[in-house]
Amino acid sequence: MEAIIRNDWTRDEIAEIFNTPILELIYKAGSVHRAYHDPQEVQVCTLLSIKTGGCPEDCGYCPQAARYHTEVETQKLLPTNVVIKNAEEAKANGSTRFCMGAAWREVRDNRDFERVLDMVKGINKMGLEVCCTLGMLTEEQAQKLKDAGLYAYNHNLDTSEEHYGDVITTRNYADRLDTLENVRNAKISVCSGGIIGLGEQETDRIGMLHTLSTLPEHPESVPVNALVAVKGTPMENQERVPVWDMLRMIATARIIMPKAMVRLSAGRLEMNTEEQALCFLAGANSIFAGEKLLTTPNPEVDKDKEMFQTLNLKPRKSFKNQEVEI
Ligand code: SAM
Ligand code: DTB
Ligand code: SF4
Repeated sequence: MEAIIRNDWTRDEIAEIFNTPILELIYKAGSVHRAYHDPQEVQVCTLLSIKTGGCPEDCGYCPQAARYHTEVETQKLLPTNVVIKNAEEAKANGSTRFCMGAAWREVRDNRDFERVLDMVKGINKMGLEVCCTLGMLTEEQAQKLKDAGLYAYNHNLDTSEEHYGDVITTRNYADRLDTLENVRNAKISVCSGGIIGLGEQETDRIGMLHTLSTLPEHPESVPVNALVAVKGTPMENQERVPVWDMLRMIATARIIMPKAMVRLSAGRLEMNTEEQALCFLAGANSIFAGEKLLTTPNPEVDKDKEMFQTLNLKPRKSFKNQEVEI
C-alpha cells in the first residue's frame, strides 16, 4: 500500500483515520509502515539529562519545573567528560542516537551553551546521531548547533493549540512553532511530538497530529509520550493512559506522516512486551532505552534486549536517513 506524503491533511480526515475501528487502524498503519520502513528495524535512542530541575516554566506535567515540589534534585550542567562517558556507554549498549535534555526555558548565549556545543562535537565524533532538547532556540543558536554537528533537535508541541494554555502558561504555541522553524531552517532533523494523558479531549490529540502533519515538512521523528504522572506536579493524579489510546496516536501518526520515525517514548515501563509489540505493529519504530528517561524510570536495558530478541527486532544503524544532512 503506497501512501503519498501529504501536508494538506484536514482535521476531519485525520479524525476519520483516528476513529477507525482499532484492529483495522493497526492493520492500515502496519501496511503504511511496511511500505516505507523495515518493520523489524527499531531505532534505539538514549536520553541524558545534562541539566536537571529548577526550570522557570510551568509545564503542568513536568517534574523539573522549579515551582512544583517534586523529588527531582536540581543539578547544574554536567561536566563534558561525564556526558561523553554516558554517550560511550549508550553506544556500547546499542544506541545509535544520544539525546541531551536541559531544563531550560530557552538557550542563552553563555558559557553553558558553549559547553553544550563542545558536547555535541564530541558525541558527533563518536559516530552517534546527536540530539538535544534545550528549550527555545533562535535561528543563530540553531545554526551554531548545526555547525557543531547536531543531527536532531527535539521540541515537542505536547498537545493541541487549544489545550496548550491549560497545560502551560509561560509560553505559547507560536513560540514552539517558531523554534521548530528555526531548527528546520538550520537543516537540523526535526523531532516533535507530544504527550497524551494531560486531561485533553480526543479532538486535542487529533489537533496536535494535524499541526504536526501540516507543517511545511513533516518532522523526521515524532515522539508519542504517555504522561508519567509525577508526585508534586499538577498532573500527579491523572489516570494512566490506556494502551489503546497510545495505539491510536501511533497508528494515526504513522498513516499521516509515513516517513517519520514514530517513537514509543515515555510510558513503556507500564507496558508489557505484548502491548509494545502492538505499538510496533501499529508503526512505532523507535524507543528510548536506558534505565532512566530524563528524571523518571524506564525499562532495564536487559529487559529491552530480551524484548528485541522475542520480537525479532534489530536496532537501526545511525545516520541511515541522510536526506536531511547537508
Ligand atoms: N525544557 C525543554 C523543553 O521543554 O522543550 C526540554 C526538556 S523537556 C523535559 C522535553 C519534553 O519532555 C517535554 O516537551 C515533554 O514532552 C516531555 N515530558 C516532560 N515531562 C514529562 C512527563 N512527566 N511525562 C511525559 N513526557 C514528559
Ligand atoms: C520526548 O518526547 N520524551 C523524552 C524526550 N522527548 C526528551 C522525555 C520524556 C521525559 C519523561 C519525564 C522525565 O523522565 O523527566
Ligand atoms: Fe522546563 Fe521543559 Fe520541564 Fe517545561 S518541560 S518545565 S520547559 S524542563
